[in-house]
Amino acid sequence: MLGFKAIIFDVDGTLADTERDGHRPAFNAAFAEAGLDWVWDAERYGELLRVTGGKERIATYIAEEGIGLDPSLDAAEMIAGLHRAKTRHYVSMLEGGAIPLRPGVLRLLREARDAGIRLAIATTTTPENVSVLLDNAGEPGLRDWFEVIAAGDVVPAKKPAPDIFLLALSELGLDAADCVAVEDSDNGVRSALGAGLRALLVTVNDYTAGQDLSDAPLVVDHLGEPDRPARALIGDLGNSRMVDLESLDRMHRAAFGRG
Ligand code: XBP
Ligand code: MG
Repeated sequence: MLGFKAIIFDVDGTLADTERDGHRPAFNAAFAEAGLDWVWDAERYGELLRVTGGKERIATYIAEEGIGLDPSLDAAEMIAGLHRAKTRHYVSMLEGGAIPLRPGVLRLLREARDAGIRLAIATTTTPENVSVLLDNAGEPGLRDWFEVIAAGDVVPAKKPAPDIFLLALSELGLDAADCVAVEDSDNGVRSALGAGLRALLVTVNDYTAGQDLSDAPLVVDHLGEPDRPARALIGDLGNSRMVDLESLDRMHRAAFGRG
C-alpha cells in the first residue's frame, strides 16, 4: 500500500520542455508583432527564467534593459497586451504539436492513475497553456486525468512563493504529507518546500541542471522509460531504473520519517 495519495506536477520544464522552444519564441513573436525590436535569445531567456510568470518576466526585461516606454501608455496594460499575444502564439504553436511530453511522463501518469493516485497541477503558467499542452500530448482525455489544475494568476504570489501549491493542496483537500510534488527548478523547489511538500522529486532540464537543487531529496535527469533509464543526481532510485510509484513511495516515506 502506497503511503501517498496524490502527485502534484509542475508543468513548464517538468511535463514538457516548453521554455526554450515554446514560451521563448512565443514571446519573440509577440514582440515582433507589436513592432518592438526585442529579441530573447536562448541565453538571455535562461537568465530571465529566474522570474516566474510571463508578464513579470517582460516587466523585469524592460527594467533591466532601461527601456523607456511611451509615457502616454499604461505600462501594465501594455505588458498585459503583449502577454495576451504571447499566449495566442504559444497556443497555436502547441496546437501544431510543437512540444512533446518529456520521457517517462505519460508512463508515470498512467501508472499513478491505474493505482488510484490522484493527479494535480501547480504551475505559474497561464491556464490555456496547460490545456493546450495536455490536449496535444497524444493521449485523448489526458487533461481530465488531473483532478485539480491550479495555474497562473489565481494566487497572490507566483513561485517561489508557496501559494500555488497551497491552492492545489486545498483543492485536493489533502495535507502536504499525503502528497508527492514534481518540479524542475530552484524556484519550484522553494515553492513546493514552502508549502510543506517535502516529498519532492526534481527532473532537471538544460536550463535548471546547474541550479542549486540540494534541498530536494531526489533529483533525476528525467523520469525514464524502459529503454532509457533515469539517472539519480541527488538521492537514489533504489532498484528502480525509472521513477515509478515504488521509488516515489520510498522517497515519500523517508521525507516524512515513515521509512
Ligand atoms: C513557469 C513560468 C512561466 C512560463 C510562461 O514557471 O515561469 O512563466 O515561462 O508562462 P514554473 P506565462 O514552471 O515554475 O511554474 O507566460 O503564461 O506566464
Ligand atoms: Mg517549471
